[in-house]
Amino acid sequence: MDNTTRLDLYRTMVLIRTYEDAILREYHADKKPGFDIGAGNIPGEMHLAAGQEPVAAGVCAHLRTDDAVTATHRPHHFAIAKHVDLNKMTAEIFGRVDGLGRGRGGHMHLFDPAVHFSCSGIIAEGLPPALGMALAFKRQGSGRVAVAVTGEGAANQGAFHESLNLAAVWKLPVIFVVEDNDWGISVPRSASTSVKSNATRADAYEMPGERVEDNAVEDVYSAAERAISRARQGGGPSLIEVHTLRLYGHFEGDAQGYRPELQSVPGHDPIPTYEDRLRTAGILDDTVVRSARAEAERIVEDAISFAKESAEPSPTTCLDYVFAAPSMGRSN
Ligand SMILES: Cc1ncc(C[n+]2csc(CCOP(=O)(O)OP(=O)(O)O)c2C)c(N)n1
Repeated sequence: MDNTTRLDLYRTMVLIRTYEDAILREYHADKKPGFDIGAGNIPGEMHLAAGQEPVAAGVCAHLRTDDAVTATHRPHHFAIAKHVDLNKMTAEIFGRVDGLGRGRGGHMHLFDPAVHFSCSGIIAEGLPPALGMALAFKRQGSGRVAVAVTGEGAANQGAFHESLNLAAVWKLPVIFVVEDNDWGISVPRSASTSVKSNATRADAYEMPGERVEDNAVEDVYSAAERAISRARQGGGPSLIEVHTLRLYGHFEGDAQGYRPELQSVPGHDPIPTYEDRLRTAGILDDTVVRSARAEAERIVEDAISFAKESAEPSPTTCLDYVFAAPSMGRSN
Protein backbone atom coordinates (compact mmCIF):
# COMPACT_ATOMS: atom_id res chain seq x y z
CA MET A 1 0.00 0.00 0.00
CA ASP A 2 1.42 3.42 -0.89
CA ASN A 3 1.66 6.34 1.52
CA THR A 4 -0.96 8.40 -0.32
CA THR A 5 -3.50 5.63 0.27
CA ARG A 6 -2.50 5.42 3.94
CA LEU A 7 -3.05 9.14 4.41
CA ASP A 8 -6.36 9.01 2.53
CA LEU A 9 -7.55 6.27 4.89
CA TYR A 10 -6.45 8.35 7.88
CA ARG A 11 -8.22 11.49 6.59
CA THR A 12 -11.44 9.57 5.91
CA MET A 13 -11.42 8.21 9.47
CA VAL A 14 -10.75 11.67 10.92
CA LEU A 15 -13.63 13.14 8.90
CA ILE A 16 -16.00 10.41 10.10
CA ARG A 17 -15.01 10.88 13.77
CA THR A 18 -15.26 14.67 13.50
CA TYR A 19 -18.72 14.27 12.01
CA GLU A 20 -19.95 11.79 14.62
CA ASP A 21 -18.67 13.97 17.46
CA ALA A 22 -20.33 17.05 16.00
CA ILE A 23 -23.64 15.19 15.65
CA LEU A 24 -23.20 13.94 19.22
CA ARG A 25 -22.92 17.55 20.46
CA GLU A 26 -25.79 18.82 18.30
CA TYR A 27 -28.00 15.91 19.31
CA HIS A 28 -27.61 16.46 23.05
CA ALA A 29 -27.42 20.26 22.98
CA ASP A 30 -31.15 20.89 23.16
CA LYS A 31 -32.33 17.78 25.01
CA LYS A 32 -31.46 19.21 28.42
CA PRO A 33 -31.98 19.41 31.39
CA GLY A 34 -33.53 15.92 31.35
CA PHE A 35 -32.84 13.69 28.34
CA ASP A 36 -35.92 14.05 26.14
CA ILE A 37 -35.48 11.89 23.04
CA GLY A 38 -38.20 13.74 21.13
CA ALA A 39 -36.87 17.24 21.79
CA GLY A 40 -34.56 19.55 19.92
CA ASN A 41 -33.06 19.98 16.48
CA ILE A 42 -32.53 16.25 16.01
CA PRO A 43 -35.48 14.41 17.56
CA GLY A 44 -35.58 10.61 17.63
CA GLU A 45 -32.94 7.91 18.03
CA MET A 46 -29.30 8.39 17.11
CA HIS A 47 -26.87 5.52 16.48
CA LEU A 48 -23.30 6.74 16.06
CA ALA A 49 -20.48 4.74 14.47
CA ALA A 50 -17.47 6.22 16.29
CA GLY A 51 -14.89 3.43 16.61
CA GLN A 52 -16.11 1.67 13.46
CA GLU A 53 -14.37 4.05 11.04
CA PRO A 54 -11.81 1.46 9.80
CA VAL A 55 -14.58 -0.69 8.32
CA ALA A 56 -16.11 2.03 6.17
CA ALA A 57 -12.81 3.68 5.22
CA GLY A 58 -11.10 0.38 4.29
CA VAL A 59 -14.01 -0.96 2.22
CA CYS A 60 -15.15 2.22 0.45
CA ALA A 61 -11.60 3.12 -0.61
CA HIS A 62 -12.06 0.50 -3.37
CA LEU A 63 -15.49 1.59 -4.53
CA ARG A 64 -16.43 3.59 -7.59
CA THR A 65 -19.23 6.14 -7.59
CA ASP A 66 -21.44 3.73 -9.53
CA ASP A 67 -20.96 0.85 -7.04
CA ALA A 68 -23.73 0.45 -4.49
CA VAL A 69 -23.70 0.33 -0.70
CA THR A 70 -26.64 -0.67 1.47
CA ALA A 71 -25.88 0.22 5.09
CA THR A 72 -27.62 -0.17 8.44
CA HIS A 73 -29.31 1.83 11.20
CA ARG A 74 -25.75 2.98 12.10
CA PRO A 75 -24.94 4.44 8.70
CA HIS A 76 -22.94 7.68 8.90
CA HIS A 77 -19.45 6.20 8.53
CA PHE A 78 -20.35 4.32 5.34
CA ALA A 79 -22.29 7.30 3.98
CA ILE A 80 -19.28 9.58 4.47
CA ALA A 81 -16.79 7.10 3.04
CA LYS A 82 -19.08 6.57 0.01
CA HIS A 83 -19.12 10.34 -0.55
CA VAL A 84 -22.79 10.96 0.14
CA ASP A 85 -23.50 14.70 -0.11
CA LEU A 86 -22.70 15.73 3.46
CA ASN A 87 -24.80 18.89 3.42
CA LYS A 88 -27.93 17.09 2.27
CA MET A 89 -27.21 14.17 4.62
CA THR A 90 -26.96 16.52 7.59
CA ALA A 91 -30.13 18.35 6.58
CA GLU A 92 -31.85 14.95 6.48
CA ILE A 93 -30.60 14.13 9.98
CA PHE A 94 -31.98 17.48 11.14
CA GLY A 95 -35.32 16.73 9.41
CA ARG A 96 -35.09 19.69 7.02
CA VAL A 97 -36.49 20.23 3.52
CA ASP A 98 -33.07 20.22 1.86
CA GLY A 99 -32.34 16.74 3.24
CA LEU A 100 -31.69 13.74 1.02
CA GLY A 101 -35.27 12.58 1.66
CA ARG A 102 -36.73 16.08 2.16
CA GLY A 103 -36.40 15.59 5.91
CA ARG A 104 -38.80 12.67 6.09
CA GLY A 105 -36.40 9.81 6.71
CA GLY A 106 -34.01 10.94 9.43
CA HIS A 107 -30.62 9.52 10.26
CA MET A 108 -31.47 5.84 9.65
CA HIS A 109 -32.95 6.46 6.19
CA LEU A 110 -30.36 8.18 4.05
CA PHE A 111 -30.77 7.67 0.30
CA ASP A 112 -28.37 9.24 -2.18
CA PRO A 113 -28.94 7.90 -5.70
CA ALA A 114 -26.05 10.04 -7.00
CA VAL A 115 -23.58 7.71 -5.25
CA HIS A 116 -25.86 4.64 -4.98
CA PHE A 117 -26.07 4.73 -1.19
CA SER A 118 -28.99 3.63 0.96
CA CYS A 119 -29.60 2.40 4.49
CA SER A 120 -32.45 1.28 6.71
CA GLY A 121 -33.53 1.10 10.35
CA ILE A 122 -34.74 -2.46 9.78
CA ILE A 123 -31.80 -4.73 10.49
CA ALA A 124 -30.61 -7.05 7.69
CA GLU A 125 -33.01 -5.21 5.39
CA GLY A 126 -30.22 -3.96 3.14
CA LEU A 127 -29.07 -7.39 2.01
CA PRO A 128 -31.86 -8.41 -0.40
CA PRO A 129 -31.81 -5.03 -2.23
CA ALA A 130 -28.01 -5.33 -2.55
CA LEU A 131 -28.57 -8.67 -4.26
CA GLY A 132 -31.08 -7.10 -6.63
CA MET A 133 -28.61 -4.41 -7.60
CA ALA A 134 -25.80 -6.95 -7.95
CA LEU A 135 -28.01 -9.03 -10.27
CA ALA A 136 -28.59 -5.96 -12.46
CA PHE A 137 -24.85 -5.15 -12.46
CA LYS A 138 -24.03 -8.70 -13.49
CA ARG A 139 -26.55 -8.66 -16.33
CA GLN A 140 -25.19 -5.32 -17.53
CA GLY A 141 -21.67 -6.77 -17.48
CA SER A 142 -20.61 -3.47 -15.96
CA GLY A 143 -18.06 -4.66 -13.40
CA ARG A 144 -20.01 -2.79 -10.74
CA VAL A 145 -20.36 -4.31 -7.28
CA ALA A 146 -22.79 -4.01 -4.37
CA VAL A 147 -21.67 -3.94 -0.74
CA ALA A 148 -24.21 -5.05 1.86
CA VAL A 149 -23.33 -3.99 5.40
CA THR A 150 -24.77 -5.64 8.48
CA GLY A 151 -24.09 -5.88 12.20
CA GLU A 152 -23.16 -9.23 13.77
CA GLY A 153 -26.55 -9.21 15.53
CA ALA A 154 -28.38 -8.91 12.22
CA ALA A 155 -26.26 -11.76 10.83
CA ASN A 156 -28.55 -14.11 12.79
CA GLN A 157 -31.59 -13.06 10.79
CA GLY A 158 -33.16 -15.14 8.05
CA ALA A 159 -32.62 -12.42 5.44
CA PHE A 160 -28.86 -12.69 5.99
CA HIS A 161 -28.74 -16.42 5.30
CA GLU A 162 -31.19 -16.30 2.41
CA SER A 163 -29.12 -13.54 0.83
CA LEU A 164 -25.83 -15.41 1.21
CA ASN A 165 -27.37 -18.50 -0.31
CA LEU A 166 -28.90 -16.79 -3.33
CA ALA A 167 -25.83 -14.63 -3.95
CA ALA A 168 -23.74 -17.81 -4.07
CA VAL A 169 -26.21 -19.67 -6.31
CA TRP A 170 -26.35 -16.77 -8.78
CA LYS A 171 -22.65 -15.88 -8.34
CA LEU A 172 -23.47 -12.22 -7.80
CA PRO A 173 -20.94 -9.37 -7.46
CA VAL A 174 -21.86 -8.65 -3.86
CA ILE A 175 -19.65 -8.26 -0.81
CA PHE A 176 -21.20 -8.89 2.59
CA VAL A 177 -19.54 -6.80 5.28
CA VAL A 178 -20.31 -7.77 8.87
CA GLU A 179 -19.43 -5.23 11.55
CA ASP A 180 -18.90 -7.27 14.70
CA ASN A 181 -18.88 -4.72 17.53
CA ASP A 182 -19.60 -7.47 20.11
CA TRP A 183 -23.05 -6.12 21.00
CA GLY A 184 -26.57 -6.21 19.56
CA ILE A 185 -27.99 -3.38 21.68
CA SER A 186 -27.27 -4.89 25.17
CA VAL A 187 -26.99 -8.52 24.02
CA PRO A 188 -23.42 -9.83 23.87
CA ARG A 189 -22.42 -11.68 20.76
CA SER A 190 -21.84 -14.86 22.78
CA ALA A 191 -25.53 -14.94 23.79
CA SER A 192 -26.88 -14.61 20.26
CA THR A 193 -24.43 -16.13 17.82
CA SER A 194 -23.50 -19.81 17.51
CA VAL A 195 -20.21 -19.26 15.68
CA LYS A 196 -17.06 -17.40 16.67
CA SER A 197 -16.61 -16.01 13.18
CA ASN A 198 -19.12 -15.29 10.45
CA ALA A 199 -16.42 -16.37 8.00
CA THR A 200 -17.51 -19.89 8.99
CA ARG A 201 -20.99 -19.09 7.75
CA ALA A 202 -19.52 -17.98 4.41
CA ASP A 203 -17.94 -21.46 4.17
CA ALA A 204 -21.39 -22.99 4.50
CA TYR A 205 -22.47 -21.15 1.35
CA GLU A 206 -19.19 -21.95 -0.40
CA MET A 207 -18.03 -18.39 -0.75
CA PRO A 208 -14.76 -16.91 0.54
CA GLY A 209 -15.05 -15.56 4.06
CA GLU A 210 -12.47 -13.61 6.00
CA ARG A 211 -12.45 -12.20 9.53
CA VAL A 212 -10.33 -9.15 10.32
CA GLU A 213 -9.59 -9.36 14.03
CA ASP A 214 -8.07 -6.08 15.02
CA ASN A 215 -10.16 -3.15 13.66
CA ALA A 216 -7.09 -2.07 11.72
CA VAL A 217 -7.93 -0.05 8.63
CA GLU A 218 -5.12 -1.44 6.49
CA ASP A 219 -6.22 -5.02 7.15
CA VAL A 220 -9.79 -4.12 6.21
CA TYR A 221 -8.45 -2.41 3.08
CA SER A 222 -6.55 -5.54 2.01
CA ALA A 223 -9.46 -7.90 2.69
CA ALA A 224 -11.81 -5.61 0.77
CA GLU A 225 -9.38 -5.38 -2.14
CA ARG A 226 -9.44 -9.17 -2.53
CA ALA A 227 -13.22 -9.44 -2.25
CA ILE A 228 -14.07 -6.49 -4.49
CA SER A 229 -11.65 -7.32 -7.29
CA ARG A 230 -12.90 -10.91 -7.23
CA ALA A 231 -16.51 -9.69 -7.55
CA ARG A 232 -15.63 -7.26 -10.36
CA GLN A 233 -13.99 -10.08 -12.32
CA GLY A 234 -17.06 -12.30 -12.14
CA GLY A 235 -15.81 -14.45 -9.22
CA GLY A 236 -19.01 -14.01 -7.20
CA PRO A 237 -19.76 -13.04 -3.63
CA SER A 238 -17.53 -12.91 -0.55
CA LEU A 239 -17.94 -12.08 3.09
CA ILE A 240 -15.71 -9.97 5.31
CA GLU A 241 -16.30 -9.73 9.04
CA VAL A 242 -14.43 -7.07 10.99
CA HIS A 243 -14.05 -7.24 14.74
CA THR A 244 -14.65 -3.59 15.43
CA LEU A 245 -15.55 -1.36 18.35
CA ARG A 246 -18.68 0.61 19.12
CA LEU A 247 -17.11 3.45 21.06
CA TYR A 248 -20.40 5.03 22.18
CA GLY A 249 -23.75 3.60 23.28
CA HIS A 250 -26.07 1.57 21.05
CA PHE A 251 -28.04 4.78 20.75
CA GLU A 252 -27.43 8.18 22.32
CA GLY A 253 -28.90 8.10 25.82
CA ASP A 254 -27.87 4.46 26.34
CA ALA A 255 -26.26 4.33 29.84
CA GLN A 256 -24.45 1.08 28.90
CA GLY A 257 -24.61 -0.42 32.38
CA TYR A 258 -24.37 -3.82 30.67
CA ARG A 259 -20.92 -3.11 29.29
CA PRO A 260 -18.03 -3.56 31.73
CA GLU A 261 -15.28 -3.58 29.09
CA LEU A 262 -15.80 0.12 28.36
CA GLN A 263 -13.05 1.13 30.81
CA SER A 264 -10.46 -0.33 28.47
CA VAL A 265 -11.80 1.35 25.34
CA PRO A 266 -9.40 4.34 25.11
CA GLY A 267 -6.46 2.05 24.35
CA HIS A 268 -8.38 0.51 21.48
CA ASP A 269 -9.58 3.63 19.70
CA PRO A 270 -8.58 2.91 16.08
CA ILE A 271 -7.76 6.49 15.13
CA PRO A 272 -4.99 7.31 17.64
CA THR A 273 -3.72 3.76 17.11
CA TYR A 274 -3.40 4.33 13.35
CA GLU A 275 -2.00 7.81 13.91
CA ASP A 276 0.79 6.34 16.11
CA ARG A 277 1.53 3.74 13.48
CA LEU A 278 1.85 6.30 10.72
CA ARG A 279 4.00 8.56 12.92
CA THR A 280 6.36 5.67 13.71
CA ALA A 281 6.61 4.92 9.98
CA GLY A 282 7.48 8.58 9.33
CA ILE A 283 4.40 9.10 7.15
CA LEU A 284 2.57 11.52 9.41
CA ASP A 285 3.56 14.41 11.68
CA ASP A 286 1.88 17.18 13.67
CA THR A 287 1.39 19.34 10.57
CA VAL A 288 -0.50 16.60 8.72
CA VAL A 289 -2.59 15.79 11.81
CA ARG A 290 -3.49 19.46 12.31
CA SER A 291 -4.42 19.96 8.67
CA ALA A 292 -6.51 16.74 8.53
CA ARG A 293 -8.43 17.83 11.62
CA ALA A 294 -8.88 21.42 10.43
CA GLU A 295 -10.14 20.29 7.02
CA ALA A 296 -12.58 17.87 8.65
CA GLU A 297 -13.84 20.58 11.04
CA ARG A 298 -14.43 22.93 8.13
CA ILE A 299 -16.41 20.37 6.12
CA VAL A 300 -18.49 19.34 9.12
CA GLU A 301 -19.21 22.92 10.25
CA ASP A 302 -20.38 23.78 6.71
CA ALA A 303 -22.69 20.78 6.69
CA ILE A 304 -24.21 21.64 10.05
CA SER A 305 -24.72 25.30 9.07
CA PHE A 306 -26.37 24.15 5.83
CA ALA A 307 -28.73 21.92 7.82
CA LYS A 308 -29.62 24.60 10.34
CA GLU A 309 -30.33 27.16 7.63
CA SER A 310 -32.70 24.79 5.84
CA ALA A 311 -36.40 25.09 6.68
CA GLU A 312 -38.48 22.48 8.43
CA PRO A 313 -41.06 20.85 6.15
CA SER A 314 -44.44 22.57 6.31
CA PRO A 315 -47.09 20.53 8.17
CA THR A 316 -49.39 21.02 5.15
CA THR A 317 -47.03 18.80 3.12
CA CYS A 318 -47.02 15.88 5.55
CA LEU A 319 -48.99 13.61 3.22
CA ASP A 320 -46.87 14.41 0.17
CA TYR A 321 -44.82 11.44 -1.09
CA VAL A 322 -46.99 9.04 0.93
CA PHE A 323 -48.09 6.23 -1.31
CA ALA A 324 -51.56 4.80 -0.76
CA ALA A 325 -54.07 2.85 -2.83
CA PRO A 326 -56.83 5.18 -4.12
CA SER A 327 -59.46 3.38 -2.03
CA MET A 328 -57.56 3.72 1.25
CA GLY A 329 -59.23 5.95 3.80
CA ARG A 330 -62.63 5.69 2.12
CA SER A 331 -65.48 4.04 3.96
CA ASN A 332 -67.35 2.71 0.90
C1 LIG B 1 -35.99 -6.57 11.90
C2 LIG B 1 -35.60 -5.77 13.13
N1 LIG B 1 -35.62 -6.35 14.34
C3 LIG B 1 -35.25 -5.66 15.45
C4 LIG B 1 -34.85 -4.35 15.33
C5 LIG B 1 -34.44 -3.56 16.57
N2 LIG B 1 -32.99 -3.38 16.56
C6 LIG B 1 -32.41 -2.23 16.17
S1 LIG B 1 -30.75 -2.28 16.23
C7 LIG B 1 -30.77 -3.85 16.82
C8 LIG B 1 -29.47 -4.57 17.15
C9 LIG B 1 -28.58 -4.62 15.98
O1 LIG B 1 -27.35 -5.18 16.35
P1 LIG B 1 -26.24 -5.37 15.28
O2 LIG B 1 -26.81 -5.94 14.03
O3 LIG B 1 -25.14 -6.11 15.89
O4 LIG B 1 -25.80 -3.87 14.91
P2 LIG B 1 -25.17 -2.74 15.86
O5 LIG B 1 -26.32 -2.01 16.50
O6 LIG B 1 -24.30 -3.41 16.84
O7 LIG B 1 -24.44 -1.85 14.92
C10 LIG B 1 -32.07 -4.33 16.95
C11 LIG B 1 -32.42 -5.66 17.44
C12 LIG B 1 -34.86 -3.77 14.05
N3 LIG B 1 -34.48 -2.51 13.86
N4 LIG B 1 -35.20 -4.49 12.96
